[in-house]
Amino acid sequence: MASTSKPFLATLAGASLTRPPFWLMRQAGRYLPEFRSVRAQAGGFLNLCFNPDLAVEVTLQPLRRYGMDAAILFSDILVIPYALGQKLEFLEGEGPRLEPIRSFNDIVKLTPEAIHDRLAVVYEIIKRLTHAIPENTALIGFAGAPWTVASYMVEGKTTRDFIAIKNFAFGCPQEFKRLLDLLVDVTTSYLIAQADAGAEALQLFDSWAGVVPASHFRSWVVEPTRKIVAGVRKKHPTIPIIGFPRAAGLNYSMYIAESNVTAVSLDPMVPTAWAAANAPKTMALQGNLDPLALVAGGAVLAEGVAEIRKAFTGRPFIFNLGHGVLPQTPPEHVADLVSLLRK
Ligand code: 1CP
Repeated sequence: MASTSKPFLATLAGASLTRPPFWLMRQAGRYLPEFRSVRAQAGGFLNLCFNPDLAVEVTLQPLRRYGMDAAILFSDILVIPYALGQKLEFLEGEGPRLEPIRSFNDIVKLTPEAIHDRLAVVYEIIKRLTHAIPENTALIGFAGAPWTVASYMVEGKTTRDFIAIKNFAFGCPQEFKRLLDLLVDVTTSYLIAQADAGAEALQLFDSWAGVVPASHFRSWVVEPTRKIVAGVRKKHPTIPIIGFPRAAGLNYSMYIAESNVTAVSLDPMVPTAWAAANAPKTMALQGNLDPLALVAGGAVLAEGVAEIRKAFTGRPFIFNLGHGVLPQTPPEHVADLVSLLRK
């Protein structure tokens, strides 16, 4: 076990610290006025992701205010479809729009050979961040997991019902498998390149794992994740990988047992006592305050934090939200959270 002065990395390596390290998913974002001002200066979200000066700046903004134990690269999971040649834009107030993939032909038109050229700027941002972050802060790289990225590629936008992706997965299983396999390959290679550039830990976001039928959870969620983890470890045997199968419910159990991730991030619906009892004692867990408890603040926040800390006392644990910081979060509540965690 590599010794490290970074509490976040020590925890991922199995240490259980009395004051748990913390960071927040979507810690850079619209709840911060300084983020909104840089985003306006960039002229659009994708321009922000692909401008090294500005992407480094917004990555550092939450650290300056709150001193999180980890910085997360500022980017988005949808830069992978973009790098594969799919048209992508972010519409103000509406979210992402992609030209949807619906057939074998659409898949063969994708350009996996081009991704590193198109994503070179991401590696540049990581390199700069390794010099820019404080000494005891760790740097997290990330990607979307294949199921979640495929759902955006096929739906073309955020969806509530997942009709297009499920029609595709059930109706054209071979084509769907080919898309998942392609995403496994490019995501593996993308994460390896992030680690080469200096990312010290990696997180795989499977934000839509919760809509996968139980009968297909292994093949659509667990297996692609397991293959990515194995592929990344061939090149970076010790890099910690955090998996986040959001809203997976009872299927968290299979994910914990079979995906081989280093640590698992819990959404707010996972009972803390269940997770503490069922995840291996040496496996770090991360989570899982409801983002709306941070919006509420006050006693709701204090009680939520206390309950989570108590449940995970004595095991490797990283405090986080159970999903991303919401734009309506008062920045003072994040400061309150930090003082609760430092108590
Ligand atoms: O300013 C804006 O309007 C853009 C909002 C925004 C931000 C701040 C988007 C658009 N992406 C991001 C950054 C981002 N996205 C980060 C890095 C910042 C950080 O964590 O501090 C990360 C890790 C992501 C990951 C991401 N993007 C996920 C997985 C995590 C999750 O929230 O579930 C997903 C699903 C996306 C897709 C996405 N990006 C943006 C939007 C509006 C969406 C769609 C969300 C949805 O479908 O509900």
